[in-house]
Amino acid sequence: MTAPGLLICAGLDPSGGAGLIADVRIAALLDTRPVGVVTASTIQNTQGVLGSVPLDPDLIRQQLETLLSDIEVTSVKIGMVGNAQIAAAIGDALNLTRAPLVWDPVARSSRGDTALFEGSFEHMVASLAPHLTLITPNANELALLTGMSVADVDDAVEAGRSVATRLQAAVLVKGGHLGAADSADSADYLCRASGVIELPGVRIPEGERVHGTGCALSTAIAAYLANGSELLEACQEAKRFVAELIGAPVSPGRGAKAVL
Ligand code: PXL
Repeated sequence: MTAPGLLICAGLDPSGGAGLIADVRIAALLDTRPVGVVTASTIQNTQGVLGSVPLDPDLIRQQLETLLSDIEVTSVKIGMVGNAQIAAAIGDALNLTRAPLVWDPVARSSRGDTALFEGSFEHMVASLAPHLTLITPNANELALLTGMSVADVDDAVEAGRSVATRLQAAVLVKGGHLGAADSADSADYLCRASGVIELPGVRIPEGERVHGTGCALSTAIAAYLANGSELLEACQEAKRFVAELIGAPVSPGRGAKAVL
């Protein structure tokens, strides 16, 4: 039996804590078979991101069209996209599949102020929107998606609902960076046009500092979807899975810890 195929479109983090290398490991741990493309190549180690180079959109388009005309994938995870031309190439190629799509709309590195996309975020969103099942923004990305200021959980849920309505997709609002530093919980919120469901979670001290949590969560959700879970269930299962990783992070270098 071949495990269900999970298509990953993500950036390359050479330190392996985030991006495609981490996503592939998560996908394999959760009984899927990863396939995918690199959207952008970053220069980074565990101490920070020094730069990022988006790859050729035509290359990515050809890779995806060649891949998807042969292999049927069961779910899709998109992470860092790089720029609007790459988003357009991915959006076009995704017409070759009807698999559910989870997008972690990576805007900047959480450890520095390095932007991880060039040009218009709006154009990027427009290309991927027709295919979206779920988008998993953090507070900063929600602010970017809505133009609203997102200072607390109430703001974030309101922004999440507005994105859900506008894009006709579910939005998993990640509360991780929003609570007080001494808060004991870390809930996420699944926002759909029809309403909001709270996903309770226990805050892991210093968990916000662990590199790769957003990549791991979105890939885990895609993997649970690939294995037949409904969306809410997949989000709950993925949240539990990632909480375990955050509770036992690794230290691959001199800088930040990583989920795996
Ligand atoms: O954690 C966001 C992220 C996603 N993808 C790649 C990254 C980063 C952060 O550094 O480098 C490739």
